[in-house]
Amino acid sequence: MKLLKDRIAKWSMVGLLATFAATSFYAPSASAHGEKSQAAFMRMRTIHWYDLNWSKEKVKVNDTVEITGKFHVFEGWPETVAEPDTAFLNIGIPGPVFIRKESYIGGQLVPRSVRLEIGKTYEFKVVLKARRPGDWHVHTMMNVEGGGPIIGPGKWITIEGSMSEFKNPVTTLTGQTVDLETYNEGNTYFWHFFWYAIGVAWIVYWVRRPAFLPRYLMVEAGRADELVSAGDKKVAMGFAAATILIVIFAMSSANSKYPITIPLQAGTMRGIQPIEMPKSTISVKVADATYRVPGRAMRMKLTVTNNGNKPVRLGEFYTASVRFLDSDVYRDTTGYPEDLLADDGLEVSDNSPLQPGETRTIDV
Ligand SMILES: [Cu+2]
Repeated sequence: MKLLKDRIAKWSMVGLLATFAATSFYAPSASAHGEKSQAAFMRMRTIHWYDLNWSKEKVKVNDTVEITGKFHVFEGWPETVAEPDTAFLNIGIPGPVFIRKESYIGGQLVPRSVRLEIGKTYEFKVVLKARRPGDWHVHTMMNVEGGGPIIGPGKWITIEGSMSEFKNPVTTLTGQTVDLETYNEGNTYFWHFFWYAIGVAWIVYWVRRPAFLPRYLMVEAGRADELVSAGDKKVAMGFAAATILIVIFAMSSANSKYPITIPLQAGTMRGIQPIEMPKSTISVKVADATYRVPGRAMRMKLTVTNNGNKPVRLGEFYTASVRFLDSDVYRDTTGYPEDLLADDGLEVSDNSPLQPGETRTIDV
């Protein structure tokens, strides 16, 4: 019996160690944040992000990173996603580890929602300022009202330094420069604490005396009037008057300290300029597209016609953030996220130059 117990103890220890070792070696880093759980066909058929560029991969607190690129709003927009009549160019990060200094679509600053047109291509730029140290997976994304978030490719960006160094100065039209990181914090604390204290004082005034049973019995006995003295009534009037006076006084002092204020600026921006895309000189017909289940590849049979005046080759196929390149034709130099870049993932049955006027059917 003793022997058996010892064995069990020994093997449980071994098991525990093995589990511990396995879990400490297996430390996956999440490289997608939300998009992998979305329907694949929606990821393929909504927004195509391309020509993306990240100005830096490593920054210090207070430094800026610029993300630029283009996005195409796909013609065959899904039925189950509302059309992007009210859309917002967002950034997917775990809280404000960066702050967004600026964002532009078609050269226009877009702090509010925009109307995008299906079938159009837009150029965008987002300027982020580093706030919290760490390794962050930064996505460009589009929030579509009635559709949810449409998440673009994410790239890891490292922030170094200390969050206490972070500053967010802004100069108002009244000529005052404030730091938005802390501006008005003390004032908010003061007023919430002040009114909370008054509420507590009001309750304490009454509960200094026995609160429940004696009062219950008095009310039951028909002597409820005796519970509130003339002094109590004066105190109640005092509280009522003081509350109203403090509100009025505080409001007028807020008005005199901040005489110029504006309402919250809101409203969807229309007339966002798309890029004038030159008409493509290559026409491609997809005869057939298949993939093996289970598998890692997708095949297409394409009939390509070159209507231009230069020979062409197929360099890249992009679908749902993943880029499949033919390394003989095209190499990425933008530092595209590694987990989404198949540098030699595109195989073409015949990728010799297609001469002007020529038509060829290829397997991709
Ligand atoms: Cu992510």
